Amino acid sequence: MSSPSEGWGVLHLFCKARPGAEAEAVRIAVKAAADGDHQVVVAAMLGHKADLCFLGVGPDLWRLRALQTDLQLAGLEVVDSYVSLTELSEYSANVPDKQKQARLYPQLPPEGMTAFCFYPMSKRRVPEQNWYTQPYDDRLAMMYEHGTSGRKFSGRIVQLVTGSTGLDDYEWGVTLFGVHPDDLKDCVYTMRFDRASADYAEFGPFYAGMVADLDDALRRVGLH
Ligand code: 76R
Repeated sequence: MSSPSEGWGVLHLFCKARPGAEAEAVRIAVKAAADGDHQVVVAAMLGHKADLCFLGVGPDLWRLRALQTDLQLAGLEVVDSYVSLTELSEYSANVPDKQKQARLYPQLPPEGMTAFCFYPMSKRRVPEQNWYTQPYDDRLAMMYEHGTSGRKFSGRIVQLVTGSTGLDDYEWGVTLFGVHPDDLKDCVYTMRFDRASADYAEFGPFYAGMVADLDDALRRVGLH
């Protein structure tokens, strides 16, 4: 089956705009992928790692694969990527149903939050600092602390945490949408002091950019 039994597939594609890439073919690729329950968030990225991020979300992994194929055929080079699924955290049993639905079936991008970053992370597994050997109640308490410090950013940050254990190199993809770029920095810095991050988090590479509508993003990276 190409659809998860619960939740949606999530594909982050980080691309470079090489000479010869065709803006019109990119438009057609995104339009074809963003159909029905499927969404594609586009961001223009800063720095040498990538020019564009296409964040495809939806039930059908074949649809996400088609997005990748079509962008490659349009002349974009996929220079990094991340594969994950939306999920309910095992520590969120007590959150209201509406919030659970928003975790599994997010509507993106959040209104008015165009500052964008992505990084993968795992929970550490070394002797003396092994998240997975901690008793459930201790992990729950640490995630409760995490949620409490995260909620202080309500209205400034929306997190999209998607699970990738067994699917990609880290255990989660962390996508943050912020009102201002410094909201992203503040939030990540503040959460570094939560025990769940201070003692147990391992991070992969960080990507940052701005969410934009497709035409704007293409123009900004030099594709017309
Ligand atoms: O679902 C909920 O909102 C309940 C509380 C909550 C959970 C269960 C929550 C809230 N998070 C949860 C799970 Mn989170 N989160 C991160 C990072 O950089 C770092 O230090 C870590 C990266 C940030 C910045 C962040 C932000 N969170 C998780 C999990 C899954 C753990 C598991 O299931 O084992 C990870 C890996 C993770 C990582 N978190 C919040 C935030 C923010 C801003 C909140 C407040 C809620 C909101 O407004 O969305």
